[in-house]
Amino acid sequence: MSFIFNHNDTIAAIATPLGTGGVGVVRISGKKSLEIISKIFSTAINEHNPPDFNPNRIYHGWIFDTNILIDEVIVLYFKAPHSYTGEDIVEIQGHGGINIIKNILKLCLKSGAGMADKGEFSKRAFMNGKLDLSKAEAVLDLIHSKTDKFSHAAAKNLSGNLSSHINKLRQELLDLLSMVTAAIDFPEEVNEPEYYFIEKKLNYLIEEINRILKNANSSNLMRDGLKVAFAGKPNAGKSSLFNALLDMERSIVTEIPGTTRDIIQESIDIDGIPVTLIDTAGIREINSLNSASQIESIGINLTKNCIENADIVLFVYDLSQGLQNEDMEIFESIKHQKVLKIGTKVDLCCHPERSVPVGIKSLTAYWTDSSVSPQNDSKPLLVSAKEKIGLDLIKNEIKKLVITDDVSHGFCTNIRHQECLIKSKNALLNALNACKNEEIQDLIFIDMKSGLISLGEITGEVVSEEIINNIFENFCIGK
Ligand SMILES: Nc1nc2c(ncn2[C@@H]2O[C@H](COP(=O)(O)OP(=O)(O)OP(=O)(O)O)[C@@H](O)[C@H]2O)c(=O)[nH]1
Ligand SMILES: [Mg+2]
Repeated sequence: MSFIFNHNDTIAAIATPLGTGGVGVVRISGKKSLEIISKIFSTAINEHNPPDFNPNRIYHGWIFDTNILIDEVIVLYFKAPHSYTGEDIVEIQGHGGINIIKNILKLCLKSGAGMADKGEFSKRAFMNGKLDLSKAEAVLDLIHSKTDKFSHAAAKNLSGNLSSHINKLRQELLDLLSMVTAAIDFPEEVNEPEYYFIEKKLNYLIEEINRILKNANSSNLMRDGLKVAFAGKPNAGKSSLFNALLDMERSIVTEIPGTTRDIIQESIDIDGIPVTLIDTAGIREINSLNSASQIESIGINLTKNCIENADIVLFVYDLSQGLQNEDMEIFESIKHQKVLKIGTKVDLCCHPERSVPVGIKSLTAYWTDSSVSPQNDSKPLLVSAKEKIGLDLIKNEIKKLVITDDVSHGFCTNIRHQECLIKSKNALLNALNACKNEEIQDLIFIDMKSGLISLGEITGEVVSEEIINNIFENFCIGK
């Protein structure tokens, strides 16, 4: 790999969030780390007395700007190559105040460090071979993960779950390529591998790639989350259900139709997927022109937009009122989307465990009529926000609508990995085809080689500078 990358620069940045907290950390990485810390740190408060820094030791002392005392700190020194970046690293842990930490950083910059770019520490770790690209991406996932399940999957990747499997496949492909190349280069001495042998190997590699790709959908969902919006007429019970699912009183609930006007969003974790629940205004015709109606009308327009952009729509109607024309009109406008039908306030009808409530039978018949609902299993969920009935049912159905597998048993990938895997698989499929037709092995070689390159892009063995920059730009400064 050849990149313009100045290893001689020593960089510094604040590594902790800017705010008040227990500790604030400034990190320095590069050849001048020790020189810089020695200028500004002293173990004694009355004289400038920097210690002889030994690696992996912790030093207690004081940061000074010439004679002005800045903070009492501890300093950690990691000697190259045994550090996160593979360079000399010094970490200054001060008290967590915005001003203190900014002053320490300013001092480092004044003493010879350059300001680190976003993700520059991790980028250096990658360039120095301390971190492969998929592990660097795992660091990013770990930092941004919103659910436990995704944190675990990211931590597994950081420990090398994905990269070691990819490296194993690359090695197998490389071995196969070597056999083909040897026969191409030395036809007198080395026999070509048998076609059936290459075919068997390629089939195995394609199967393995498919196995990794199997979890692509849930990986993407865990990373990006789902937008789930409520839709229904005023007073249907949307906000009550929104609050019940969140288990907090987030939206205002009253018996006055048209209570919710703004779009209200909160996140919940449904089995590892970060789901943004979106409460909306009840949809109805607004004829009056008074100011309250104008506000409601704006809310309804926002609602329609929001529903249109949702991944799943929770269509809510009031069971005690039965399904009315207004409900059906709303349903007609959303039925092209992924919709969950929810009949709420079941407590007002009768307890669902005792018998089917009056009127529900005909509603069920309505929903199961395929001309009304394009989805097969389309019985409404019978729930109550008041009695907290059916809340798990809703969460389960949301999950069922989107999840096809469980990533905790497989590989967690991102879109970039998936594109590389698909490219690699297609190249191997071409090679397999050529093999079946017993085409000359020089041709098969070309496809196998391109399959190998695509696999190498995942871990960063072969990758463009643009991709690298793109990945590390998503990091924050100081990471
Ligand atoms: N008995 C009973 N009442 C409910 C239930 N859910 C909501 N309600 C009542 O129905 C009325 C309307 O509830 P909301 O949750 O505000 O309805 P909404 O769909 O958000 O209404 P808008 O914001 O006006 O669109 C309130 O008086 C609630 O107390 C339920 O499960 N059982
Ligand atoms: Mg509401």
